[in-house]
Amino acid sequence: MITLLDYGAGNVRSVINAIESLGESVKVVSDTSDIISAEKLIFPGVGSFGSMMRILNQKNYVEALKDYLTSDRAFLGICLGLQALFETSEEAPDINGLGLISGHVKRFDIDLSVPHIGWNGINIKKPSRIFNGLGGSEKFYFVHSFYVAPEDDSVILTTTNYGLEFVSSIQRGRITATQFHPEKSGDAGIKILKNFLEAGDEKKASGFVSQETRLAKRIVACLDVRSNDQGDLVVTKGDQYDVREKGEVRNLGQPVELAGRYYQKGADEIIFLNITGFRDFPLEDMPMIEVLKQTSKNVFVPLTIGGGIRDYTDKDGRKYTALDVAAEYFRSGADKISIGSDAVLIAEEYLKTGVKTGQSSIEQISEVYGAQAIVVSIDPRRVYVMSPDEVDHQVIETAEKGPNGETYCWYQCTIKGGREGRDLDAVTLAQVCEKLGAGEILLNCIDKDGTNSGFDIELINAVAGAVTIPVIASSGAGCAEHFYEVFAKTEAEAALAAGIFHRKEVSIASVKDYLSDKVEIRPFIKK
Ligand code: 1PR
Repeated sequence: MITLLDYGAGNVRSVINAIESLGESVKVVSDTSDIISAEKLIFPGVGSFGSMMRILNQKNYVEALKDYLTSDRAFLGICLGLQALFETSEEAPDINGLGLISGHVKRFDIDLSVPHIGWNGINIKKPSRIFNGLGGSEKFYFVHSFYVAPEDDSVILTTTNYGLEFVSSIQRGRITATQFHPEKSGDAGIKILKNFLEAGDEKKASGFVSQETRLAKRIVACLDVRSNDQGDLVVTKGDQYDVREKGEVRNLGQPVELAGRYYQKGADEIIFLNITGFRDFPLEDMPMIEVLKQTSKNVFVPLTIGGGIRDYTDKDGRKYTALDVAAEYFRSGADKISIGSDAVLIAEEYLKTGVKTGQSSIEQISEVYGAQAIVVSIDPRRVYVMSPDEVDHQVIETAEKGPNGETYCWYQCTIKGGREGRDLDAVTLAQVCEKLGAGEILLNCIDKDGTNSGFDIELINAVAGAVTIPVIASSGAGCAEHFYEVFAKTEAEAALAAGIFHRKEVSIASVKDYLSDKVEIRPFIKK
């Protein structure tokens, strides 16, 4: 029996699913006595350091945890569950951590995108049975803006390079803690969890790797989901956002089944977009929640869900905040949520007042779950102009001339799945959302969607050059070469496709094969 510490702030379902997939049962801590009596404790920290420590204090878990950690029992901390072991964090300087390990948690101060999101390697610094069965060159999923800096080097188990060499896991006695997420790291991560669950003290080091590790570019599969006219929830696909063909909603498969297939075939991440979420209310639209619950049972890479994440009043007058909606999604297995229409309205309001209210969905979710859990999905379309002075927007000079020979354009934000254009450009939206606490941009392009003609490189460069958070390039992928083009010509950290994967025109494996000697990727291991 594994005891799991859930303090109610995020996706512990993935950890439970991963452990259950190994045949172990999980008991979730409901009060202090569960910590005291635990034999093996897993602490998957999610959210922000301050919010985590406040909740641990409120629940009176701190002393019990300290007792547990000093009693030589097996412990696995994940992500914030690693950072919690330290004395303080720059994320919340006024709040003490558990202080079990001397040292502090620091924010990345580097020239690369922060958060550090994606698949990176590990340099194994000392023998540990936790790595049994691994070759040492595997990549693991990271998502964090802060890293631990222990005072005593002897606790360092692995390091990873991202702008600097940081400590990506520690081990002291029977305490192991990783900055990466084993439960989201495919087969390699599941092996680490298995090694933790299995009894034994034998220390084996598999491959002491000392070369620099590199963050992989991610290949993302996107599933646009909605109900068709018969009321079945289907994966659909638009042609410049028009998902109907001969009057019917295109049906390209079942969400859970397709997501499972893409995981098996090497997808580094899966995004579900509930594309009619702007008019439905997700908490009434229980099938999406069920889709997440089912998918997360077998899919051990990050899952993002978007569509309809906003404040809402139901027909009985009951109010729900966007935070309530997000919380339900995280509980159901999502690692990140994506906000589309609401982000545009929030940015418009912010630009009017210049004031951060702390009340917007982006700010609230970021405060509780951390910036890395919030993706802003942008649905822009090109608007051509003869001269940059014509409009009050961030305009680019374009090599793809407009219908009247225009050599400039701006990217107009839309809401409600492209149905309504707004007086806001995509570059400004991305910048405002970063300021408000978003951790990643999903950059779609209505002009390119479903065209198979390649990504809009100019758009991606304009946005990626204006923000420091990672950008997922989306819309237009038609072949493996298009993925290479986007990684070679832009700073995008990830590239997403939908149509070519759903229609089986191009496989994820063939994209990875093509990229393997050109771009750093997480290798696809055929199953
Ligand atoms: O506004 O917060 O409720 O979120 C709604 C979400 O649904 C937004 O993220 C928005 O992008 C998405 N959405 C709404 N309508 C559509 C539609 O297609 N009619 N889909 C839609 C967006 C774009 C990508 C697509 C890529 C790659 N789909 O997700 O997967 O363009 O396609 P391709 O590789 O086939 O070219 P809210």
